[in-house]
Amino acid sequence: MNAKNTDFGTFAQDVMLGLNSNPKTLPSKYFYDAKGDKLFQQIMALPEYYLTRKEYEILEGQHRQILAEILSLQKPFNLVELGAGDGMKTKILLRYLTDRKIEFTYYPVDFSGSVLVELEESLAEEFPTLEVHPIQDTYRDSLKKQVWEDGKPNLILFMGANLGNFGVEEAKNIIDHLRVGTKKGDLVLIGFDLKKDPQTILNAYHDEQGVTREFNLNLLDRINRELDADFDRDSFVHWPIYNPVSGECRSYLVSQKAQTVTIGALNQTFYFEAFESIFTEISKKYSLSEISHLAALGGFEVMGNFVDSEGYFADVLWVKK
Ligand code: AVI
Repeated sequence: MNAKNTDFGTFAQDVMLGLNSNPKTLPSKYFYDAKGDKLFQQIMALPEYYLTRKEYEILEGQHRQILAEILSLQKPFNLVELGAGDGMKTKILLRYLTDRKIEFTYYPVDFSGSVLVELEESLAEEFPTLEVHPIQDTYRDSLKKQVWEDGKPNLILFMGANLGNFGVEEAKNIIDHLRVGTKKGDLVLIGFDLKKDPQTILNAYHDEQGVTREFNLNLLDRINRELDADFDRDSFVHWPIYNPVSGECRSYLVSQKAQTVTIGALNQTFYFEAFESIFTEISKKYSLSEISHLAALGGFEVMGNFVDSEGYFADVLWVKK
């Protein structure tokens, strides 16, 4: 998930749209420039940010069961990964498959060209015989184009709770793209952060070291850098809130004073009242029954819910009916 190579026009347009909305908002996909990528790597190692460790635990402990379905077909297949990132968790699956000389082709999809280049380099070193076809694209567009489709069975990975960064309607829309972008019998493995003690969730987005705060504020730095703006980052406070009913953890940047910000590239000034906020990210948490409901909506059948030892995170395996 990365917007580094997003063209200037789209970024400027999205910022203009978001800051002219009421309440103000900015899309979280713009967190991920070079600095944001690094901050996200740090977030994944934070003691409070359990998501990555829990999903790693699932893949390490249950990869055989997760892969059993696709391997039972005893046919060469495509392993497609939406939002491949650094591939750290995927490498558990790649190791298992390559060690057994299973015939498959890996298609990592990511919006960031530099993330894909780094991934390709590390894969070439660790898995020299692996056939890799990186695709630089968005989730939705890649599912529309399906450049991997060659009649072989597909296992589509959509891990890391990335679906949680979309609101409910958008998440349904992505599931619909998955429905259209797969054929009968194709498998989908999706990572969901589960509803749990609200304090545990809130802490994951409000870490003591302040890395998530920096990650959120980097959005303002990025607008300053790329769109010639004059946000005073120190006058904005990082404010995550978790709603245990909706399962939505929402992050905001709250202006601590009345102020005006100029964005040169837009030739516009934006007025902030004291304590006015910018909504920057949603990280939705699901229950297993909500997840099954999503599967049914998309025309998928649940083959298995793979959950960590504390019941914090789930990788769910669906098959297209
Ligand atoms: C990428 N995504 C699943 C992360 C999340 O948990 O929503 C992004 C993140 N935002 C703040 N911390 C991590």
